[in-house]
Amino acid sequence: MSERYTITTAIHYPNGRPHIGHAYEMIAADAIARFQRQAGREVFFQTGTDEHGLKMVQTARDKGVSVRALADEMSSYFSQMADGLNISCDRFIRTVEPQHYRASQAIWEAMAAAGDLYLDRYEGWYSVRDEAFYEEKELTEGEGGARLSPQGTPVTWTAEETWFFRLSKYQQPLLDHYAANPDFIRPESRRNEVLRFVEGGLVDLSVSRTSFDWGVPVPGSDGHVMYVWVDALTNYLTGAGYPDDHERMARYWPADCHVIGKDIVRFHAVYWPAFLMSAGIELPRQVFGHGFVLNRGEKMSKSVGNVVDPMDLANAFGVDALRYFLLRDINWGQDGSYSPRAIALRANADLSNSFGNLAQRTLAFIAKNLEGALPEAGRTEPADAALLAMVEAANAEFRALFADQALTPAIEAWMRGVFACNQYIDAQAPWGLRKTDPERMHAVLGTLVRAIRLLAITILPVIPEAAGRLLDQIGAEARDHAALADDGWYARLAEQGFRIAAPVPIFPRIEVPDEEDAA
Ligand code: ME8
Repeated sequence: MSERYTITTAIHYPNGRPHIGHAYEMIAADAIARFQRQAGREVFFQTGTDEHGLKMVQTARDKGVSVRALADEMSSYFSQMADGLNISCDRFIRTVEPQHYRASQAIWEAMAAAGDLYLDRYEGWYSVRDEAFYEEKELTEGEGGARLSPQGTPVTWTAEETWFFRLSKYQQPLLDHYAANPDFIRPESRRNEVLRFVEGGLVDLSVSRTSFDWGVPVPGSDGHVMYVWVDALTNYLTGAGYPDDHERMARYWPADCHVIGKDIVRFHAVYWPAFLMSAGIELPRQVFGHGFVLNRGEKMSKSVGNVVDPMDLANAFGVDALRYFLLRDINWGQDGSYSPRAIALRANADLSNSFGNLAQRTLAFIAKNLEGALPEAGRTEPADAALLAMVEAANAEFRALFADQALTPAIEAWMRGVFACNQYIDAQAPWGLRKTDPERMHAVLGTLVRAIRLLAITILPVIPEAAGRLLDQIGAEARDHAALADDGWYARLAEQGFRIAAPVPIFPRIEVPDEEDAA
Protein backbone atom coordinates (compact mmCIF):
# COMPACT_ATOMS: atom_id res chain seq x y z
CA MET A 1 0.00 0.00 0.00
CA SER A 2 1.21 3.49 -0.75
CA GLU A 3 2.89 5.65 1.86
CA ARG A 4 0.74 8.64 1.15
CA TYR A 5 -2.96 9.20 0.79
CA THR A 6 -4.74 12.06 -0.95
CA ILE A 7 -8.38 12.66 -0.16
CA THR A 8 -10.69 15.49 -1.21
CA THR A 9 -14.24 16.60 -0.66
CA ALA A 10 -16.26 18.32 -3.34
CA ILE A 11 -15.67 22.06 -3.29
CA HIS A 12 -18.88 23.65 -2.13
CA TYR A 13 -20.84 26.43 -3.82
CA PRO A 14 -20.71 29.45 -1.55
CA ASN A 15 -23.93 30.92 -2.93
CA GLY A 16 -25.37 30.50 0.55
CA ARG A 17 -24.31 29.35 3.97
CA PRO A 18 -23.17 25.77 4.52
CA HIS A 19 -25.83 23.19 5.36
CA ILE A 20 -25.69 19.80 7.00
CA GLY A 21 -24.98 18.01 3.72
CA HIS A 22 -21.75 20.02 3.46
CA ALA A 23 -20.93 19.28 7.10
CA TYR A 24 -21.60 15.58 6.54
CA GLU A 25 -19.25 15.38 3.58
CA MET A 26 -16.45 17.21 5.40
CA ILE A 27 -16.86 15.08 8.53
CA ALA A 28 -16.81 11.78 6.66
CA ALA A 29 -13.76 12.78 4.63
CA ASP A 30 -12.09 14.02 7.80
CA ALA A 31 -12.69 10.72 9.58
CA ILE A 32 -11.14 8.87 6.63
CA ALA A 33 -8.19 11.29 6.54
CA ARG A 34 -7.58 10.83 10.27
CA PHE A 35 -7.89 7.07 9.94
CA GLN A 36 -5.29 7.04 7.17
CA ARG A 37 -2.93 9.19 9.26
CA GLN A 38 -3.36 6.77 12.14
CA ALA A 39 -2.39 3.98 9.75
CA GLY A 40 0.91 5.79 9.28
CA ARG A 41 0.30 7.33 5.86
CA GLU A 42 1.23 10.85 4.90
CA VAL A 43 -2.16 12.37 4.15
CA PHE A 44 -3.07 15.31 1.96
CA PHE A 45 -6.67 16.32 2.61
CA GLN A 46 -8.28 19.14 0.67
CA THR A 47 -11.65 20.85 0.84
CA GLY A 48 -12.80 24.31 -0.23
CA THR A 49 -15.26 26.43 -2.18
CA ASP A 50 -16.32 26.52 -5.84
CA GLU A 51 -16.85 30.18 -6.53
CA HIS A 52 -17.46 30.65 -10.26
CA GLY A 53 -20.49 30.00 -12.44
CA LEU A 54 -23.86 31.44 -13.23
CA LYS A 55 -25.42 30.40 -9.93
CA MET A 56 -23.01 32.68 -8.05
CA VAL A 57 -23.65 35.51 -10.52
CA GLN A 58 -27.42 35.23 -10.11
CA THR A 59 -27.29 34.99 -6.32
CA ALA A 60 -25.05 38.06 -6.09
CA ARG A 61 -27.39 39.95 -8.41
CA ASP A 62 -30.40 39.00 -6.26
CA LYS A 63 -28.62 40.16 -3.13
CA GLY A 64 -27.36 43.34 -4.78
CA VAL A 65 -23.69 42.64 -3.99
CA SER A 66 -20.67 42.01 -6.17
CA VAL A 67 -19.96 38.35 -6.93
CA ARG A 68 -16.53 38.61 -5.35
CA ALA A 69 -17.98 40.09 -2.15
CA LEU A 70 -20.54 37.29 -2.00
CA ALA A 71 -17.83 34.68 -2.58
CA ASP A 72 -15.53 36.17 0.08
CA GLU A 73 -18.21 36.34 2.71
CA MET A 74 -19.82 32.97 2.07
CA SER A 75 -16.53 31.12 1.59
CA SER A 76 -15.46 32.32 5.03
CA TYR A 77 -18.49 30.56 6.57
CA PHE A 78 -17.35 27.31 4.99
CA SER A 79 -13.81 27.64 6.31
CA GLN A 80 -15.13 28.61 9.74
CA MET A 81 -17.34 25.56 9.69
CA ALA A 82 -14.36 23.38 8.81
CA ASP A 83 -12.55 24.73 11.89
CA GLY A 84 -15.63 24.38 14.06
CA LEU A 85 -16.19 20.75 13.10
CA ASN A 86 -12.56 19.85 13.73
CA ILE A 87 -11.87 19.13 10.06
CA SER A 88 -8.17 18.34 9.72
CA CYS A 89 -7.82 19.59 6.15
CA ASP A 90 -4.34 20.45 4.93
CA ARG A 91 -5.65 22.88 2.35
CA PHE A 92 -8.83 24.92 2.03
CA ILE A 93 -8.89 25.91 -1.62
CA ARG A 94 -10.81 28.76 -3.20
CA THR A 95 -11.25 28.74 -6.96
CA VAL A 96 -10.63 32.49 -7.13
CA GLU A 97 -6.97 31.93 -6.22
CA PRO A 98 -4.44 32.89 -8.95
CA GLN A 99 -2.76 29.49 -8.60
CA HIS A 100 -6.06 27.87 -9.48
CA TYR A 101 -6.43 30.04 -12.60
CA ARG A 102 -2.99 28.89 -13.61
CA ALA A 103 -3.91 25.21 -13.16
CA SER A 104 -7.24 25.57 -14.98
CA GLN A 105 -5.64 27.30 -17.94
CA ALA A 106 -2.88 24.70 -18.05
CA ILE A 107 -5.29 21.76 -18.22
CA TRP A 108 -7.29 23.65 -20.85
CA GLU A 109 -4.19 24.08 -22.95
CA ALA A 110 -3.31 20.42 -22.54
CA MET A 111 -6.79 19.40 -23.74
CA ALA A 112 -6.50 21.82 -26.64
CA ALA A 113 -3.09 20.42 -27.56
CA ALA A 114 -4.64 16.95 -27.65
CA GLY A 115 -7.09 18.25 -30.27
CA ASP A 116 -10.06 17.78 -27.97
CA LEU A 117 -11.44 21.33 -27.98
CA TYR A 118 -13.31 22.96 -30.85
CA LEU A 119 -15.47 26.04 -31.30
CA ASP A 120 -19.11 25.58 -32.25
CA ARG A 121 -22.57 26.79 -31.47
CA TYR A 122 -24.29 25.32 -28.43
CA GLU A 123 -28.04 25.07 -28.30
CA GLY A 124 -29.56 23.11 -25.49
CA TRP A 125 -30.83 22.88 -21.95
CA TYR A 126 -28.99 24.27 -18.95
CA SER A 127 -29.81 24.07 -15.26
CA VAL A 128 -28.32 26.95 -13.30
CA ARG A 129 -29.00 25.23 -10.02
CA ASP A 130 -27.03 22.14 -11.09
CA GLU A 131 -24.66 24.15 -13.31
CA ALA A 132 -25.22 21.35 -15.81
CA PHE A 133 -26.13 20.80 -19.46
CA TYR A 134 -28.71 18.13 -20.14
CA GLU A 135 -29.87 16.25 -23.18
CA GLU A 136 -33.51 16.47 -24.21
CA LYS A 137 -34.02 12.76 -23.47
CA GLU A 138 -32.96 13.23 -19.83
CA LEU A 139 -35.58 15.84 -18.99
CA THR A 140 -38.87 15.28 -17.22
CA GLU A 141 -41.99 17.38 -17.15
CA GLY A 142 -42.86 19.36 -14.04
CA GLU A 143 -45.92 21.37 -13.06
CA GLY A 144 -47.50 23.36 -15.88
CA GLY A 145 -45.36 21.54 -18.44
CA ALA A 146 -42.09 23.09 -17.18
CA ARG A 147 -39.06 21.03 -18.09
CA LEU A 148 -36.96 19.69 -15.24
CA SER A 149 -33.49 18.18 -15.02
CA PRO A 150 -33.04 14.63 -13.69
CA GLN A 151 -32.33 16.36 -10.34
CA GLY A 152 -35.73 18.04 -10.51
CA THR A 153 -34.32 21.53 -11.11
CA PRO A 154 -35.60 23.96 -13.77
CA VAL A 155 -33.75 24.12 -17.07
CA THR A 156 -33.60 26.94 -19.58
CA TRP A 157 -32.86 26.92 -23.30
CA THR A 158 -29.39 28.26 -23.97
CA ALA A 159 -27.86 29.20 -27.28
CA GLU A 160 -24.35 30.59 -27.63
CA GLU A 161 -21.04 30.07 -29.32
CA THR A 162 -18.92 27.89 -27.07
CA TRP A 163 -15.91 25.68 -26.95
CA PHE A 164 -16.72 21.99 -26.99
CA PHE A 165 -14.79 19.14 -25.43
CA ARG A 166 -14.75 15.89 -27.42
CA LEU A 167 -16.35 13.82 -24.71
CA SER A 168 -17.75 11.38 -27.28
CA LYS A 169 -14.20 10.28 -28.09
CA TYR A 170 -13.79 9.02 -24.52
CA GLN A 171 -16.78 6.71 -24.32
CA GLN A 172 -14.81 3.52 -24.96
CA PRO A 173 -11.68 4.55 -22.98
CA LEU A 174 -13.96 5.33 -20.01
CA LEU A 175 -15.78 2.01 -20.25
CA ASP A 176 -12.41 0.25 -20.47
CA HIS A 177 -11.23 2.12 -17.40
CA TYR A 178 -14.31 1.18 -15.38
CA ALA A 179 -13.90 -2.44 -16.40
CA ALA A 180 -10.22 -2.53 -15.49
CA ASN A 181 -10.77 -0.67 -12.19
CA PRO A 182 -13.88 -2.04 -10.51
CA ASP A 183 -13.27 0.18 -7.46
CA PHE A 184 -13.05 3.41 -9.44
CA ILE A 185 -16.66 4.29 -8.68
CA ARG A 186 -18.22 3.31 -5.37
CA PRO A 187 -20.63 2.32 -4.04
CA GLU A 188 -21.81 -0.27 -6.54
CA SER A 189 -25.17 1.42 -7.17
CA ARG A 190 -23.46 4.61 -8.40
CA ARG A 191 -21.09 2.61 -10.54
CA ASN A 192 -24.03 0.97 -12.27
CA GLU A 193 -25.68 4.34 -12.91
CA VAL A 194 -22.51 5.65 -14.51
CA LEU A 195 -22.01 2.54 -16.63
CA ARG A 196 -25.53 2.82 -17.94
CA PHE A 197 -25.09 6.52 -18.72
CA VAL A 198 -21.81 6.04 -20.58
CA GLU A 199 -23.02 2.94 -22.43
CA GLY A 200 -25.95 5.05 -23.65
CA GLY A 201 -23.49 7.19 -25.61
CA LEU A 202 -21.72 10.45 -24.84
CA VAL A 203 -22.21 13.74 -26.65
CA ASP A 204 -19.55 16.43 -26.72
CA LEU A 205 -19.67 18.82 -23.82
CA SER A 206 -19.97 22.60 -23.96
CA VAL A 207 -17.07 23.88 -21.86
CA SER A 208 -17.12 27.65 -22.16
CA ARG A 209 -19.63 30.47 -21.71
CA THR A 210 -19.86 33.90 -23.23
CA SER A 211 -22.99 35.26 -21.55
CA PHE A 212 -21.16 36.28 -18.35
CA ASP A 213 -17.58 36.82 -17.31
CA TRP A 214 -17.37 35.41 -13.75
CA GLY A 215 -15.00 32.53 -14.38
CA VAL A 216 -11.54 31.57 -15.50
CA PRO A 217 -10.81 33.16 -18.88
CA VAL A 218 -10.28 30.69 -21.72
CA PRO A 219 -6.67 31.15 -22.87
CA GLY A 220 -6.51 32.90 -26.23
CA SER A 221 -10.27 33.22 -26.64
CA ASP A 222 -11.55 36.64 -25.66
CA GLY A 223 -15.02 36.76 -24.18
CA HIS A 224 -15.06 33.09 -23.15
CA VAL A 225 -14.87 31.92 -19.56
CA MET A 226 -14.59 28.25 -18.72
CA TYR A 227 -17.69 26.28 -17.90
CA VAL A 228 -17.63 26.23 -14.10
CA TRP A 229 -17.20 22.45 -13.86
CA VAL A 230 -13.97 22.54 -15.86
CA ASP A 231 -12.37 24.85 -13.37
CA ALA A 232 -14.13 23.28 -10.37
CA LEU A 233 -12.83 19.77 -11.07
CA THR A 234 -9.35 21.14 -11.66
CA ASN A 235 -9.22 22.26 -8.02
CA TYR A 236 -8.01 18.78 -7.15
CA LEU A 237 -4.96 19.28 -9.35
CA THR A 238 -4.31 22.82 -8.14
CA GLY A 239 -3.95 21.53 -4.58
CA ALA A 240 -1.59 18.82 -5.77
CA GLY A 241 0.74 21.41 -7.28
CA TYR A 242 -0.27 21.19 -10.97
CA PRO A 243 1.21 22.34 -13.31
CA ASP A 244 4.43 23.80 -11.95
CA ASP A 245 5.29 21.91 -8.78
CA HIS A 246 6.33 18.56 -10.18
CA GLU A 247 7.68 17.28 -6.91
CA ARG A 248 4.40 17.97 -5.17
CA MET A 249 2.42 16.41 -8.02
CA ALA A 250 4.53 13.28 -7.84
CA ARG A 251 3.79 13.08 -4.13
CA TYR A 252 0.09 13.92 -3.95
CA TRP A 253 -1.30 12.84 -7.30
CA PRO A 254 -3.24 10.77 -8.21
CA ALA A 255 -5.81 11.33 -5.50
CA ASP A 256 -6.78 8.18 -3.66
CA CYS A 257 -10.37 9.23 -3.09
CA HIS A 258 -12.69 12.01 -4.21
CA VAL A 259 -15.50 12.08 -1.65
CA ILE A 260 -18.60 13.61 -3.26
CA GLY A 261 -22.38 13.41 -3.13
CA LYS A 262 -24.50 11.22 -5.39
CA ASP A 263 -25.82 14.17 -7.42
CA ILE A 264 -22.40 14.98 -8.86
CA VAL A 265 -21.10 11.51 -9.66
CA ARG A 266 -21.44 12.10 -13.41
CA PHE A 267 -19.08 15.06 -13.30
CA HIS A 268 -16.48 13.13 -11.31
CA ALA A 269 -16.75 9.71 -12.89
CA VAL A 270 -17.32 10.73 -16.52
CA TYR A 271 -16.22 14.30 -17.31
CA TRP A 272 -13.26 14.44 -14.93
CA PRO A 273 -11.53 11.22 -16.02
CA ALA A 274 -12.14 12.21 -19.65
CA PHE A 275 -10.50 15.62 -19.11
CA LEU A 276 -7.56 13.93 -17.40
CA MET A 277 -7.15 11.31 -20.13
CA SER A 278 -7.18 14.11 -22.68
CA ALA A 279 -4.59 16.14 -20.78
CA GLY A 280 -2.42 13.07 -20.21
CA ILE A 281 -2.74 13.17 -16.44
CA GLU A 282 -3.19 10.13 -14.21
CA LEU A 283 -6.73 9.38 -13.04
CA PRO A 284 -7.81 9.43 -9.39
CA ARG A 285 -8.05 5.98 -7.83
CA GLN A 286 -11.59 6.28 -6.54
CA VAL A 287 -14.71 8.39 -6.62
CA PHE A 288 -17.01 7.73 -3.68
CA GLY A 289 -20.57 9.03 -4.11
CA HIS A 290 -22.17 9.31 -0.68
CA GLY A 291 -25.90 9.62 -0.06
CA PHE A 292 -27.96 12.59 0.96
CA VAL A 293 -28.74 13.77 4.47
CA LEU A 294 -32.44 14.42 4.67
CA ASN A 295 -34.19 16.61 7.18
CA ARG A 296 -36.62 14.00 8.52
CA GLY A 297 -37.06 12.50 5.12
CA GLU A 298 -37.17 15.82 3.22
CA LYS A 299 -34.49 16.92 0.81
CA MET A 300 -32.95 20.22 1.83
CA SER A 301 -30.83 22.61 -0.15
CA LYS A 302 -29.81 26.23 -0.16
CA SER A 303 -32.05 26.93 -3.09
CA VAL A 304 -35.09 25.34 -1.49
CA GLY A 305 -34.45 27.14 1.80
CA ASN A 306 -35.20 24.48 4.47
CA VAL A 307 -31.66 24.64 5.68
CA VAL A 308 -30.35 24.12 9.22
CA ASP A 309 -27.02 25.63 10.26
CA PRO A 310 -24.82 22.64 11.17
CA MET A 311 -23.00 24.75 13.74
CA ASP A 312 -26.26 25.21 15.64
CA LEU A 313 -26.47 21.43 15.96
CA ALA A 314 -22.79 21.21 16.93
CA ASN A 315 -23.26 23.92 19.56
CA ALA A 316 -26.38 22.28 20.95
CA PHE A 317 -25.07 18.71 21.13
CA GLY A 318 -21.30 18.90 20.81
CA VAL A 319 -19.15 18.50 17.71
CA ASP A 320 -18.30 14.88 18.46
CA ALA A 321 -21.92 13.94 19.12
CA LEU A 322 -22.84 15.38 15.70
CA ARG A 323 -19.91 13.67 13.98
CA TYR A 324 -20.71 10.37 15.63
CA PHE A 325 -24.39 10.54 14.76
CA LEU A 326 -23.81 11.36 11.09
CA LEU A 327 -21.34 8.53 10.57
CA ARG A 328 -23.16 6.00 12.73
CA ASP A 329 -26.77 6.61 11.68
CA ILE A 330 -26.47 7.51 8.03
CA ASN A 331 -25.16 4.46 6.28
CA TRP A 332 -22.14 5.69 4.30
CA GLY A 333 -23.14 5.50 0.65
CA GLN A 334 -26.88 5.68 1.28
CA ASP A 335 -29.38 8.42 2.09
CA GLY A 336 -30.40 8.91 5.69
CA SER A 337 -32.41 11.21 7.90
CA TYR A 338 -31.48 13.31 10.85
CA SER A 339 -33.36 15.20 13.49
CA PRO A 340 -32.08 16.92 16.64
CA ARG A 341 -33.89 14.28 18.67
CA ALA A 342 -32.20 11.43 16.79
CA ILE A 343 -28.77 13.02 17.37
CA ALA A 344 -29.38 13.37 21.11
CA LEU A 345 -30.73 9.83 21.45
CA ARG A 346 -27.79 8.30 19.63
CA ALA A 347 -25.19 10.33 21.52
CA ASN A 348 -26.76 9.43 24.85
CA ALA A 349 -27.09 5.73 24.07
CA ASP A 350 -23.65 5.07 22.60
CA LEU A 351 -21.41 7.84 23.89
CA SER A 352 -22.76 8.79 27.32
CA ASN A 353 -24.35 5.58 28.56
CA SER A 354 -22.09 3.00 26.99
CA PHE A 355 -18.60 4.29 26.24
CA GLY A 356 -18.55 7.41 28.41
CA ASN A 357 -19.98 5.63 31.40
CA LEU A 358 -17.47 2.79 31.06
CA ALA A 359 -14.58 5.27 31.09
CA GLN A 360 -16.05 7.51 33.75
CA ARG A 361 -16.84 4.73 36.20
CA THR A 362 -13.43 3.12 35.78
CA LEU A 363 -11.30 6.26 35.94
CA ALA A 364 -13.29 7.91 38.74
CA PHE A 365 -12.96 4.75 40.82
CA ILE A 366 -9.21 4.59 40.26
CA ALA A 367 -8.81 8.31 41.02
CA LYS A 368 -10.74 7.95 44.23
CA ASN A 369 -9.67 4.58 45.57
CA LEU A 370 -6.12 4.13 44.24
CA GLU A 371 -5.26 7.82 44.40
CA GLY A 372 -5.07 7.69 40.64
CA ALA A 373 -2.21 5.20 40.51
CA LEU A 374 -2.45 2.71 37.66
CA PRO A 375 -3.77 -0.63 38.96
CA GLU A 376 -1.15 -3.30 39.62
CA ALA A 377 -0.99 -6.68 37.93
CA GLY A 378 -3.11 -8.27 40.67
CA ARG A 379 -4.58 -11.72 40.27
CA THR A 380 -5.56 -12.31 36.69
CA GLU A 381 -8.26 -14.67 35.48
CA PRO A 382 -8.99 -15.97 31.95
CA ALA A 383 -11.85 -13.46 31.60
CA ASP A 384 -9.27 -10.62 31.50
CA ALA A 385 -7.36 -11.90 28.49
CA ALA A 386 -10.68 -12.86 26.89
CA LEU A 387 -11.94 -9.30 27.17
CA LEU A 388 -8.77 -7.83 25.70
CA ALA A 389 -8.98 -10.32 22.85
CA MET A 390 -12.55 -9.22 22.14
CA VAL A 391 -11.60 -5.55 22.15
CA GLU A 392 -8.62 -6.23 19.90
CA ALA A 393 -10.91 -8.12 17.53
CA ALA A 394 -13.31 -5.16 17.52
CA ASN A 395 -10.40 -2.88 16.65
CA ALA A 396 -9.21 -5.17 13.85
CA GLU A 397 -12.72 -5.36 12.45
CA PHE A 398 -13.14 -1.60 12.66
CA ARG A 399 -9.92 -1.07 10.75
CA ALA A 400 -10.72 -3.56 8.01
CA LEU A 401 -14.21 -2.14 7.50
CA PHE A 402 -13.21 1.51 7.69
CA ALA A 403 -10.39 0.98 5.18
CA ASP A 404 -13.02 -0.40 2.79
CA GLN A 405 -15.42 2.58 3.13
CA ALA A 406 -17.77 0.60 5.38
CA LEU A 407 -17.81 3.42 7.92
CA THR A 408 -21.11 2.61 9.58
CA PRO A 409 -20.47 -1.14 10.08
CA ALA A 410 -17.01 -0.20 11.41
CA ILE A 411 -18.57 1.90 14.14
CA GLU A 412 -20.95 -0.94 14.97
CA ALA A 413 -17.94 -3.23 15.38
CA TRP A 414 -16.39 -0.71 17.78
CA MET A 415 -19.60 -0.64 19.75
CA ARG A 416 -19.44 -4.41 20.19
CA GLY A 417 -16.10 -3.87 21.92
CA VAL A 418 -17.73 -1.31 24.22
CA PHE A 419 -20.56 -3.72 25.05
CA ALA A 420 -18.05 -6.47 25.84
CA CYS A 421 -16.42 -4.14 28.41
CA ASN A 422 -19.71 -3.31 30.02
CA GLN A 423 -20.59 -6.98 30.30
CA TYR A 424 -17.19 -7.64 31.82
CA ILE A 425 -17.75 -4.91 34.42
CA ASP A 426 -21.12 -6.37 35.32
CA ALA A 427 -19.69 -9.86 35.62
CA GLN A 428 -16.54 -8.87 37.54
CA ALA A 429 -18.17 -6.18 39.69
CA PRO A 430 -14.83 -4.56 40.56
CA TRP A 431 -16.36 -1.93 42.86
CA GLY A 432 -17.39 -4.65 45.30
CA LEU A 433 -13.92 -6.22 45.33
CA ARG A 434 -12.20 -3.28 47.01
CA LYS A 435 -12.64 -4.71 50.48
CA THR A 436 -13.12 -8.41 49.71
CA ASP A 437 -10.45 -9.11 47.10
CA PRO A 438 -8.19 -6.12 46.25
CA GLU A 439 -5.78 -8.31 44.30
CA ARG A 440 -8.54 -9.28 41.91
CA MET A 441 -9.82 -5.69 41.78
CA HIS A 442 -6.43 -4.50 40.57
CA ALA A 443 -6.40 -7.02 37.75
CA VAL A 444 -9.91 -6.09 36.63
CA LEU A 445 -9.29 -2.34 36.69
CA GLY A 446 -5.97 -2.72 34.87
CA THR A 447 -7.71 -4.76 32.17
CA LEU A 448 -10.34 -2.04 31.82
CA VAL A 449 -7.76 0.74 31.46
CA ARG A 450 -6.10 -1.24 28.67
CA ALA A 451 -9.43 -1.90 26.98
CA ILE A 452 -10.47 1.74 27.23
CA ARG A 453 -7.24 2.81 25.57
CA LEU A 454 -7.79 0.42 22.69
CA LEU A 455 -11.36 1.56 22.23
CA ALA A 456 -10.42 5.24 22.36
CA ILE A 457 -7.65 4.83 19.78
CA THR A 458 -10.06 2.90 17.56
CA ILE A 459 -12.76 5.57 17.54
CA LEU A 460 -10.38 8.55 17.41
CA PRO A 461 -11.01 9.37 13.71
CA VAL A 462 -14.73 9.66 14.35
CA ILE A 463 -14.71 11.62 17.63
CA PRO A 464 -11.22 13.08 17.75
CA GLU A 465 -11.71 15.65 20.46
CA ALA A 466 -13.44 13.45 23.02
CA ALA A 467 -11.39 10.32 22.38
CA GLY A 468 -8.25 12.46 22.51
CA ARG A 469 -9.21 13.88 25.90
CA LEU A 470 -9.90 10.41 27.21
CA LEU A 471 -6.48 9.22 26.07
CA ASP A 472 -4.97 12.26 27.80
CA GLN A 473 -6.69 11.23 31.01
CA ILE A 474 -4.97 7.84 30.96
CA GLY A 475 -1.65 9.22 29.76
CA ALA A 476 -1.74 7.33 26.44
CA GLU A 477 0.39 9.43 24.13
CA ALA A 478 0.90 7.29 21.04
CA ARG A 479 -2.34 7.02 19.11
CA ASP A 480 -1.56 5.58 15.74
CA HIS A 481 -2.14 2.00 14.73
CA ALA A 482 1.45 1.09 15.42
CA ALA A 483 0.84 2.03 19.07
CA LEU A 484 -1.77 -0.69 19.36
CA ALA A 485 0.85 -3.39 19.36
CA ASP A 486 2.82 -1.66 22.14
CA ASP A 487 2.05 -3.57 25.30
CA GLY A 488 4.87 -1.88 27.21
CA TRP A 489 3.15 1.52 27.53
CA TYR A 490 1.28 0.53 30.68
CA ALA A 491 4.40 -0.59 32.54
CA ARG A 492 6.28 2.54 31.41
CA LEU A 493 3.54 4.81 32.67
CA ALA A 494 3.27 2.93 35.96
CA GLU A 495 7.01 3.21 36.43
CA GLN A 496 6.88 6.97 35.82
CA GLY A 497 4.28 7.17 38.58
CA PHE A 498 1.55 8.42 36.22
CA ARG A 499 -1.67 9.22 38.06
CA ILE A 500 -5.19 9.41 36.73
CA ALA A 501 -6.84 12.63 37.88
CA ALA A 502 -10.50 12.71 38.90
CA PRO A 503 -12.05 12.70 35.42
CA VAL A 504 -14.47 15.24 34.04
CA PRO A 505 -17.12 13.28 32.13
CA ILE A 506 -16.22 13.19 28.44
CA PHE A 507 -19.79 12.76 27.23
CA PRO A 508 -22.28 14.53 29.47
CA ARG A 509 -25.83 13.35 28.92
CA ILE A 510 -27.74 15.49 26.44
CA GLU A 511 -31.25 16.66 27.06
CA VAL A 512 -33.40 15.04 24.38
CA PRO A 513 -35.56 17.52 22.46
CA ASP A 514 -39.17 16.68 21.67
CA GLU A 515 -39.76 15.71 18.08
CA GLU A 516 -41.90 18.84 17.58
CA ASP A 517 -39.01 21.12 18.56
CA ALA A 518 -36.87 19.58 15.90
CA ALA A 519 -35.71 22.09 13.35
O1 ME8 B 1 -22.08 20.44 -6.21
N1 ME8 B 1 -26.65 15.65 1.87
O2 ME8 B 1 -21.47 22.10 -4.75
P1 ME8 B 1 -22.65 22.01 -3.68
C1 ME8 B 1 -25.41 15.24 1.61
N2 ME8 B 1 -19.64 22.96 -6.36
N3 ME8 B 1 -24.58 15.85 0.75
C2 ME8 B 1 -25.04 16.92 0.10
C3 ME8 B 1 -26.34 17.42 0.32
C4 ME8 B 1 -27.16 16.73 1.26
N4 ME8 B 1 -28.39 17.09 1.55
N5 ME8 B 1 -26.51 18.50 -0.47
C5 ME8 B 1 -25.34 18.67 -1.14
C6 ME8 B 1 -21.36 21.35 -5.88
N6 ME8 B 1 -24.48 17.73 -0.79
C7 ME8 B 1 -20.16 21.70 -6.73
C8 ME8 B 1 -19.09 20.61 -6.55
S1 ME8 B 1 -16.66 19.58 -6.95
C9 ME8 B 1 -15.44 19.75 -8.08
C10 ME8 B 1 -17.83 20.83 -7.31
C11 ME8 B 1 -23.10 17.54 -1.30
O3 ME8 B 1 -22.33 23.08 -2.69
C12 ME8 B 1 -23.06 17.47 -2.81
O4 ME8 B 1 -23.41 16.19 -3.25
O5 ME8 B 1 -23.96 22.02 -4.35
C13 ME8 B 1 -21.62 17.81 -3.07
O6 ME8 B 1 -20.79 16.68 -2.98
C14 ME8 B 1 -21.29 18.79 -1.96
O7 ME8 B 1 -22.31 18.66 -0.97
C15 ME8 B 1 -21.25 20.23 -2.43
O8 ME8 B 1 -22.47 20.58 -3.04
